[in-house]
Amino acid sequence: MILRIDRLQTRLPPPSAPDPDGASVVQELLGGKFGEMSTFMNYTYQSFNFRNRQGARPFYDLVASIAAEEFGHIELVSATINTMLTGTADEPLLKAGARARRRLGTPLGDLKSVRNTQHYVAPGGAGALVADSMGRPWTGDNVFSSGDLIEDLTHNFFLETGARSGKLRVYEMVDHPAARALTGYLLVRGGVHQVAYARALENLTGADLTRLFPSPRIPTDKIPECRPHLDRGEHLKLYRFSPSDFNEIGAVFNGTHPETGEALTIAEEAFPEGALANDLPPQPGVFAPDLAPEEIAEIAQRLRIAAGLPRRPTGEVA
Ligand code: MN3
Repeated sequence: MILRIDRLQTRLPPPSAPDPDGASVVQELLGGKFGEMSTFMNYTYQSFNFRNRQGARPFYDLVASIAAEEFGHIELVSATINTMLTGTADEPLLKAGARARRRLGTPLGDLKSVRNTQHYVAPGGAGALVADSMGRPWTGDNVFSSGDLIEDLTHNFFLETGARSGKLRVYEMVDHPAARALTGYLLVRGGVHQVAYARALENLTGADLTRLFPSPRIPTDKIPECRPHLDRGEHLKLYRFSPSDFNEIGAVFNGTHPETGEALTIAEEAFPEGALANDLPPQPGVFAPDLAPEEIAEIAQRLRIAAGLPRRPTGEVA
């Protein structure tokens, strides 16, 4: 089963200038062939389908714990897209009086020519889609779960390699602060997963995959948004993402980082501290969460009091 923590794996900046076209590019990192839906579902299904777990325990633990981290990555990419779409649909035409309507014109009219109108019309309430940068829905065809451990680990190494190319291209194409914070973090963490699958293959077969690094040749230490994560050693660490399970990952994730020579480690804490998510404001122009969000907030407040909960929401946001 999966335990859920209401935090993001890293801090994202709050909404600034909206960038709907940039958001449609970032979609590639969510629902593209090499995006986070693909890494998440590949490792998740490989772990579901894993036979003889006890016999191959360290490898099962590795794939299962990385799968859990990828769940947090789809959450992060979605939060980034939602941040970039914020401020594009905050003027509701329907609630405006006749004079205001003349002034507003069509508040969503400027969005006619954005790259992906589905962020606003169907089904989108200015929210992330499970699709790539061209609007194609993510598909289970992107999942490779052969049952053969060497095949699956080799595939996973290739998948992480392709994912790193995609992240760098998005970094270079989109300069929105949220997109840069996202790609800086994911380049570092995806790099750990690439090393993890290489080390797993080396430990299983003896093949020296360290000679393939860096692949592609991305100098993460020269990318400002990668630096804080490198300084904290996030390029060397794997998390178990469980309070008590998946303890054998250190049997395969070990040795030194092929690019820096530093020791690879298993984090003592089960999961990264991460950061609180920003509470993204309503976008009533697309009914998210409603044309009159303040009414829902009033109802929620009444229900909270009736249930004996504190007057103020108990959850936390940044
Ligand atoms: Mn990932």
